[in-house]
Amino acid sequence: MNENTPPVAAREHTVESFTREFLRELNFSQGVDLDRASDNDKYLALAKTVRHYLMTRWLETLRNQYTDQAKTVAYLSAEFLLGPQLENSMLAANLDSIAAESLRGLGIDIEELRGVEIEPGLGNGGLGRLAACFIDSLATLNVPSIGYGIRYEYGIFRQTFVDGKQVEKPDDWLRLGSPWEIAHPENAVEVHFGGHTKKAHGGAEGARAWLPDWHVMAVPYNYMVPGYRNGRVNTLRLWSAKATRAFDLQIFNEGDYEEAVRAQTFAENISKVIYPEDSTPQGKELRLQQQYFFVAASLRDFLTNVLPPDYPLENLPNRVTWQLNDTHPVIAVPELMRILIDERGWDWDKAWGITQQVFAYTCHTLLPEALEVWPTDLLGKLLPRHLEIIYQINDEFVDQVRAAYPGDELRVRRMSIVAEHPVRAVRMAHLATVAGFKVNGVAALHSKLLAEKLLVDFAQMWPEKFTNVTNGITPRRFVRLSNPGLSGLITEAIGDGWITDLDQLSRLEPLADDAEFRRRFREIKSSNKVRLAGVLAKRGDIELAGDGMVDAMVKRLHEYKRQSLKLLHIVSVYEGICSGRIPLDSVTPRTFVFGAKAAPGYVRAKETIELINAVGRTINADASLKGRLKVAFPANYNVTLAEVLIPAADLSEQISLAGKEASGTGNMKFALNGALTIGTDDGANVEIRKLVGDENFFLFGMDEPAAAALQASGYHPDEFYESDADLKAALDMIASGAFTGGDQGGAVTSIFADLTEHDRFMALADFRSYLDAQAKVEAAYADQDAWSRSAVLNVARSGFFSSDRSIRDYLDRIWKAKPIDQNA
Ligand code: GPW
Repeated sequence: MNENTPPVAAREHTVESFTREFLRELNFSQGVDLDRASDNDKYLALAKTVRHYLMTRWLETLRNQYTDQAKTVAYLSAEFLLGPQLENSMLAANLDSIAAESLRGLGIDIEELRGVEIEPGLGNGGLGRLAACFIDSLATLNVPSIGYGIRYEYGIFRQTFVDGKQVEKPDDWLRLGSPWEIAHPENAVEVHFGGHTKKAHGGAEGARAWLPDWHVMAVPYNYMVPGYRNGRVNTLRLWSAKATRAFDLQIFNEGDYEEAVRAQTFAENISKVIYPEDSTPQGKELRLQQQYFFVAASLRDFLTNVLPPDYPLENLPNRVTWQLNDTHPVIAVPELMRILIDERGWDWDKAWGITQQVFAYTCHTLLPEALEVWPTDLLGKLLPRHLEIIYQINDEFVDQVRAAYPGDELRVRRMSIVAEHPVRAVRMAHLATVAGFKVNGVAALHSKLLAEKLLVDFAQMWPEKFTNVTNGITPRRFVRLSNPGLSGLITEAIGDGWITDLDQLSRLEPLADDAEFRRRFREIKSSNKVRLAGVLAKRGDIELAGDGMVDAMVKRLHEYKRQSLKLLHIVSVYEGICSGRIPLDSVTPRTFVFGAKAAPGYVRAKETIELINAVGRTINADASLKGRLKVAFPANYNVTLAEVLIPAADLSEQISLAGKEASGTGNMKFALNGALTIGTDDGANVEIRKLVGDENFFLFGMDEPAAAALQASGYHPDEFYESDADLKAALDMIASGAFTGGDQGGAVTSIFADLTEHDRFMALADFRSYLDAQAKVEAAYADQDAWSRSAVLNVARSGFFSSDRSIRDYLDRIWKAKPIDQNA
């Protein structure tokens, strides 16, 4: 890039100029007149117009990044769950009101156009959404950074229900074109796979030559990541796989046309579809291909395009931190070693010395089954040189452990990067921990348990490596955009500084005692419910229980999250009403809202969905309830739906077994939108409760030590079933087929048997305490004024959960990088 490139002239921010730009896009990009344009034409023209306004800033940011060569955060993540882009881009560019006015002038309803956008669902859940919040905050905080990931052609599947059962449909999100990306096929990078290694001719000692037997091109697609009205636009670079010409030419020359096309399909499969397992990796070869594919392309891109030519890689630690979002990108560690040794001719020790200073690892789980492990057979077949490097890293590491703990072979075996049983395999979390200069958990409790349990041997050896950064969420998307009513109220009270400095919400605290403020808060909550009701009605005839309580449990379907405990509560209330134990009039009108996708191969999770739908169907159709209880389970929960649901919620369900949810981030979004939490002492719930105060949080259940002790002493769920009459009645009602038209088989038997015989996440043990807490919820909700006081306090005291704060913590504790001083 030429430093002397003249800056592009910024565009005029007026309604007239916006209209001109918009019509130009419609005519010259879409090739239509206004009166013949479809909604999709108008949406694309609008998106491109908005993009043009950000373009100057983007170019400027890129130019400065190149000339400054400041320390950069490269966030490596297999998932970025971005959510819709239009509104957020308009907000960042400060075009929201101009665009609305301009379109109104043309007789176009901007709301309609918003409905056209298909969100890029390039993530499964919390982990992918966290990455999206982080790049938003990095840009807003003026941190030089770049996100690297995969441009999946199909995002997380579209969930449908057929007879209450989940049926997955492909998420063809690109079908109408994506105006937010810019492809650069000319900058494609080659990525190699397979083959074998041999002794290198010359080169450094230990260098090997890798003779791969196939390769694909990684084509970069750039996305803008605009900061909030600060003139910075960072880049998210997602890679798409493309077959190489050389590859199929060879086969063409051999005259096998069909084989050539097949080969092409094979190569392009790499970025075809996201794996839909959340917290339960399947160890499939294609997934390892995806991981190496994006990581190899990203390192190559950084080293050759972001760094200037001939940059001395000895300085790399001052120039970049590659943040590893879970273990998915950990193959970057041997890749960098390979580059330094085999390509740059460094010796092993020098390469390892630098490698250990440029990677940091974020762990997002406490479940052992969520830790990725790659069989060496598979790894060696796909990446033979990387496997050799991993073995050598492990040999040296194991020596180090032996030196530190002489005679402790059990410890050596526990810590080894290479496991021997059940098959020889590489433990990616161990590799990440050995190579990373920092390892962080994602909430205080999680980081503590990482150091005391999951990675205890490592934390004993290197206590200074371990740190915590509690997750956060971007207040731009999840308050300012998704809750315009509340945003307006807050801004009226304290100004709009909170949007980039969320601690300012504490200034709302005195207003919790202001009756007029509470009344307006309630009014906003009810209009958010009306908005939600409209969306749910469109999405499949779903009704809310009048203007009653909205009680929401939205997250991936997973046993540890305990949707089954929520279901037991609902069934228990219903059973109580049916049996006359609970007078209908005493029940608070409430809608239980679920949103949850199950991994397609996760049978128990799918059965749980089926059962929730069966219970919902029964309750929703039961006229004797007079509409007091409703179960709403809209299919295909995604970011778009979250943005409508969360602002309408009164109660946030965060009911995982203590010690299992690393953090949670939905919990933060709800609190910031004035929902009260009913939750266990788990993940970030612990920090939420501490900040909002016990009296504004409904705590229940065992804490982590109690849960661990019960598990260790031998847990017998049948004892809870036998000794708690309400629990038994609820479970028996399910088993009787009351919700399944008399059918007692299938999901009914299997869930009943599992809960009463195994119940790995001890839902039955927490049932009584959960019911008691729900009783407190009902009592509290009866006093609407007191409830809204608590809700306002939840908002006022949750500023800590901004992802801006998380990013500042990463900067201080891990990256040692600084935001660019805009005034310098
Ligand atoms: F298992 N998380 C997720 F750690 O969404 F890899 N997907 C995953 O595959 C994993 C974790 C993994 C979530 C955690 O479950 C959640 O507690 C946390 O808030 C979120 O990651 C972001 O840190």
